[in-house]
Parts: sequence; structure tokens; C-alpha cells
Amino acid sequence: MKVVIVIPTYNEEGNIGRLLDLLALELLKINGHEFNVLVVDGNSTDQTREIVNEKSAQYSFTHLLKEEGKEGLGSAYVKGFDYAIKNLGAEVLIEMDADFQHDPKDISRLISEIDNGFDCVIGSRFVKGGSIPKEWAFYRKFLSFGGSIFTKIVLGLYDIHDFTSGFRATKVKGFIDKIDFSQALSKGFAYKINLLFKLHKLGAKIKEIPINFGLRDRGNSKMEESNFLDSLKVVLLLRYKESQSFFKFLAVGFAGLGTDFLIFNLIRLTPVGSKYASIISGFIAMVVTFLLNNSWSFSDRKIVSLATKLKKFVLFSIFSCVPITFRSWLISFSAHKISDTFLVVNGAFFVGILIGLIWNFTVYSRIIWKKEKNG
Ligand SMILES: Nc1nc2c(ncn2[C@@H]2O[C@H](COP(=O)(O)OP(=O)(O)O)[C@@H](O)[C@H]2O)c(=O)[nH]1
Ligand SMILES: [Mg+2]
Repeated sequence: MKVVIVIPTYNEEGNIGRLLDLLALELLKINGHEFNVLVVDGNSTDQTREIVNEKSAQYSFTHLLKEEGKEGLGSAYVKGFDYAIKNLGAEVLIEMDADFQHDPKDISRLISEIDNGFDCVIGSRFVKGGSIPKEWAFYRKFLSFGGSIFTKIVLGLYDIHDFTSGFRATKVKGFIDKIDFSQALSKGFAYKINLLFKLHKLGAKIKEIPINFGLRDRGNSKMEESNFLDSLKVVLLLRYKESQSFFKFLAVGFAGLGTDFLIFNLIRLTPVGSKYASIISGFIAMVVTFLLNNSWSFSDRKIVSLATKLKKFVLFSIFSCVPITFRSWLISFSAHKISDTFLVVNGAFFVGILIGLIWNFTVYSRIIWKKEKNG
């Protein structure tokens, strides 16, 4: 396969030349793949570019992509991926730092897991056998490890341990090429969480292999102070976007209840009477919630044609009656079997509402507004 190792740099004159020398030796040892190295330089003010140019005269696998300025790690990778796919025919992309915190010897281990059929392989610091530098100050260890635990819980990705590792290999076809990078939530370091989350959503088979994350060899860290807040923002935004349909569905539910109540009381006062008023208001509320869910809560999977709309509305109405019927049964059952008191009956009422919410949301999102695969 054609593998491109993308290395972003900013003022790495002390490291990049030696890293390319080492890569030249290491890559020779890996059989069956064609390697290129793409250095994406954020307009370094030191000799980084000159050194990369010299090395590319020496090693034909070395390429330099020049950015106009230092625009963040995420930006550098997006440009690098794009260039690697279009100009170097990349089938697998490797993300790697220039400062020897990632051991070039581990590249063969990343690649062999790709060969084993995985779509994304993470050089992980937080699985058995992996490590972060013991020299790191406590707060840095805490932020790094705690950040991954936090991300894992908030995003519900319990099988991933290291969300921000900068050392990963990912297949292009079906994965990187399916991602719309213009929608990325961060231009900085937090793009890593964003990208991994999207790969997971695309169904990528993800494997973590342990790495010992070293100390930076020369030069200083190029990371911005704002990384922590930026990562927090990305994690929370991803969560919100994931659950957006649910929050909107709740709001629509309330709007439906309000409509029902209002129309019921308006019609009740006319000669129609209470009994028919509740049937009419219930039906109108059903139509309103259906239309609001269609154009708002599930707008990404909107039903457009009239025929499908009618068909789905009938389904919607039938399914929506299930929790209402279940709730009345639960209330009368509890009243008979336990006791007909305020607490028991209202307890049953709320349990019924809760189960109804879960039922309705599941049916709406899985059946009525079902997501089309690869759509
Ligand atoms: N092109 C580009 N490279 C960057 C930028 N920020 C960091 N880098 C490079 O990305 C890699 C990781 O950054 P580093 O400073 O080592 O991060 P740390 O290990 O978290 O302290 C290094 O090779 C940096 O030179 C940037 O804004 N643009
Ligand atoms: Mg580093």
C-alpha cells in the first residue's frame, strides 16, 4: 500500500533532519509498502524548511508542503492529508510528531495492524505497556490521562483509551475520504478527538497498540495554552451534536402538549363538547409534532414526498399510541395491585411518561426517521 507519513513542523530545525535520516533507515526495513514522508511546515522562522529541502534532494521519499503561517496542528494535518491523497496517492496516512516523542521504530507495528485488517491504529499511551514520560509534572499527567477518561465517558466510547495520541495510522478509502474536514470543530490539537470520533462513527475498526511516549528531544513545545479549553469545547460540542435530535424531540413533545391543551380548551367551549374536543385536539397535536419533528428534530433525514409523509404519519400515530395505552394500563394496574393513592398512581404516571419518551424517541429515530446508511 502507499503510505504517507505526515509530519507537521514548526521550528523543528534541531529534530527534523535527524528524524528524516532515521526514517530512511527504518522505512527500508518494512516490506510490502511504499512510503513517502510529507512535512507540513507552518512557516517556521528557523532553518526547518532549508533542512527539509536538503533532505528531499537526498531522499526522494521526502516532500515539503509550505503553509503560509502557523495555523494550528489540525489545519496542518487537513492540508497535509489533502496533499498526500491528491499528489502522493496515499492509501494509508500516518500522523507523527517531529520531535522524537514518537519512536520511528513503532511505525512498523502501526502498519502491521493495518495489514491485519484494522482501519485505524492508535499508538496508545494509556493501554497496558504504554506510557507517558515519568518526568512530566503531575498536572500534565493528570490533564493527559484525565482528559482521555473524560472524553471516553462524555462521548461514550468506552473501548478507546487514548483520544489525543499524535501517532496514528488510518486508511484513506472509506474513512479519511468520507470525512468533510471543512466541518472540523478545531484547527488545533483538539482536531484529534474530532477525527477519531468521526472515524468511530464511520464504523472504523480501531486498534490501540502500546507506545512509550518519549520526552521532546530538542526545542520547545509548540502547543498553544488554549488547548485545554479547545479540547473541552470539542468534546462537549460533539456530545451536543450527537444528542441534538433528542433535545429537539423533547422540545417538540412540549410544544405538542401545549397545542393539545390549548386547542382542547378552545373547542370544548363550542357546541362540539369535551369528548370530541379531546379527539380533535389530540389529532391536531399529533400532526403538529409530526411536522415539527420532520422539519426540525430530524431535519437531517427529512421526509419530503407527500406519499411517504402520509405513510410515515400513519406509522407515527400508531406507534405513538402504544405508550399512551401502556401508561393507562400501568396506572390502573398499579392502582389495583398496590394501592389507589396519589403517590402510587402518579409514580406509575411518571414511569409511564419516561418509558414513553424512550419508546417514542427510539421508534422515531430508528423507524420513522431512520438514517440511511452512507447517506
Ligand atoms: N505546521 C504546524 N505544525 C505544528 C503546529 N503546532 C505544533 N506543530 C508541530 O506538531 C508537532 C507536535 O507539536 P508539539 O509542540 O511537539 O506538541 P506537544 O508534544 O504536545 O508539546 C511538532 O512536530 C510541532 O512542530 C502548527 O501550528 N503548525
Ligand atoms: Mg511533542
